[in-house]
Amino acid sequence: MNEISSPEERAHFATHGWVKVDHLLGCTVEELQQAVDEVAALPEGGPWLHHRELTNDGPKLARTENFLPFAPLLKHVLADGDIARVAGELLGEQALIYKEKINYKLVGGAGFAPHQDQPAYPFVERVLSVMVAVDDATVANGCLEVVSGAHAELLPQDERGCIQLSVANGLNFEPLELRAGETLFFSALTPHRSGPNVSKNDRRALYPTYNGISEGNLRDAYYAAKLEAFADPASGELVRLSLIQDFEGRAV
Ligand SMILES: O=C(O)CCC(=O)C(=O)O
Repeated sequence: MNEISSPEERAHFATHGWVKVDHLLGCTVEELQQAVDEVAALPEGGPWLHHRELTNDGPKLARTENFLPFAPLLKHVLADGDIARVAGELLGEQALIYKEKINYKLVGGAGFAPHQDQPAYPFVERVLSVMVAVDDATVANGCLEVVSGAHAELLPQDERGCIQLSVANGLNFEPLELRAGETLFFSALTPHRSGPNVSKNDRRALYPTYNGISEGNLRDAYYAAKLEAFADPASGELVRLSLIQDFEGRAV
């Protein structure tokens, strides 16, 4: 089968630890946004996991996970289409969905501390992180900031599972703005962070994570582990969204 990504795109990913690719959705941006609105409107208490944060305008949705079985268009876009095929080209084998999330970052939503994704992903050796921009992601609304060429190893972590502040302060984070509908593929070891949304517009993004088929279908095991970890309600000032504490949002 023909490859979708170009040799230049794959070389960029290998060297820099990230690459942007456009025209992979297989649907319009408006259809993608509509499908995300439908997930956001799912009631509390389903198998999907809604997480909220406290903003200066009150509580707002920060993240939904485990929604693909209830969102046919998003399943098509993330699991069955060209995004999964490019993920497979970058992993070097067929890519399976390991987990999926929507980060809403609505107006006033918080950012994420410098981290690498790998420590948040149990049971798996090699994973690929992906961001699909649902709205334009800009510096003002808290786009991702990445460190290029720093994806060879896990950096020293703090007690939250984020990159130790003294190490993070020496890294060169560069903003990566995306247009709605664009896809960013980045290594699970690529250091990244993001700022709060201080603009007047919401900045929603889909984040599917993939593993290679040789490690098996791990999605059910991931969500079982997450539910178990979250069964013990964490107390504290910050909202817990992930198996690491990278989110800077305030608890509702
Ligand atoms: O959505 C963002 O601004 C950053 C997300 C992120 O780094 C994460 O969810 O691990």
